[in-house]
Amino acid sequence: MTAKNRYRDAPKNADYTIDQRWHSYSHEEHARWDRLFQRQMKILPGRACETYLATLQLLELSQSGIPNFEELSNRLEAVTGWRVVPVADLVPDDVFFEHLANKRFPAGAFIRPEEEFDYLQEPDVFHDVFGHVPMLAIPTFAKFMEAYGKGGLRAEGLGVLHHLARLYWYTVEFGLRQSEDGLRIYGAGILSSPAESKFSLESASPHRVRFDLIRLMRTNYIIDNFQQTYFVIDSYQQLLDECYADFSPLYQQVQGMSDLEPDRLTPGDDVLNKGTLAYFHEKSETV
Ligand code: HBI
Ligand code: FE
Repeated sequence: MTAKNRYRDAPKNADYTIDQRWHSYSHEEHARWDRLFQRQMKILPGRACETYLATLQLLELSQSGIPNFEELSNRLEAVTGWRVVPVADLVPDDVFFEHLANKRFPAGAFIRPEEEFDYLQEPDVFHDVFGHVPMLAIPTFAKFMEAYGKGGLRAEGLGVLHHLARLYWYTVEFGLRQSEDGLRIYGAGILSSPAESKFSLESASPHRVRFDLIRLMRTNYIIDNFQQTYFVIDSYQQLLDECYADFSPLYQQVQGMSDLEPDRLTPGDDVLNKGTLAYFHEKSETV
């Protein structure tokens, strides 16, 4: 089997960026991007946030192979000032926050191998560029991501990164939003997953709870399965407004509170849907 991620040993700069070496992608790798793209575009209309779908066109993301990050960044920069920088894998939190604070999104340069076509844990180019990058062409959301990066750098020394990571997880990765036509997806982890694109909106299993910043920061999450609770925002402006404030008083407040398990509802939740958790009960029985 070929090395899963041939960029892993690539020489990297101090900020962990590497050379995308766009000409080194094989025909099969470009074709795999196209197949992943086509599959999602059959599922996302009517499920993904309309603004997200519009930015795919704006950025000329399509089934024409793995994008060249330089060309993609020139289009993205013209809209919100952000650029996409190639990295080999997850980068240390402080490096990640530094990039976001400077309007650079670190995107995996590798594409998942055929044997992980349906799911992989590491962020590959399809998850990052198809899931995250279009959201950075939405000005309000892009401002939120920049504020998140700056907040992360400030939080470094406070020992509260796990609270910030939960905020990222339940919004940027697995967030839903209200729209006039019902719930819509904006989280990259859902946008890049065919099964979770349907599960997050249509399954009776998960809880769906209106966004509450402290509640998110208290809630644990699982990384290798669907979410048991999805949090719903009213708008990206709400996300920006709530997160633009200085977090220090919030950290004090949340540090005195217990963690919450993702399968539990808690008094004070504004519950849109009390889930059956049937999907998770079945899974635990099939151990
Ligand atoms: N690195 N390349 C990359 N991509 C991520 O999404 C990422 C990361 N490092 C850390 C991280 N995400 C999370 O821990 C954030 O919540 C900080
Ligand atoms: Fe991600």
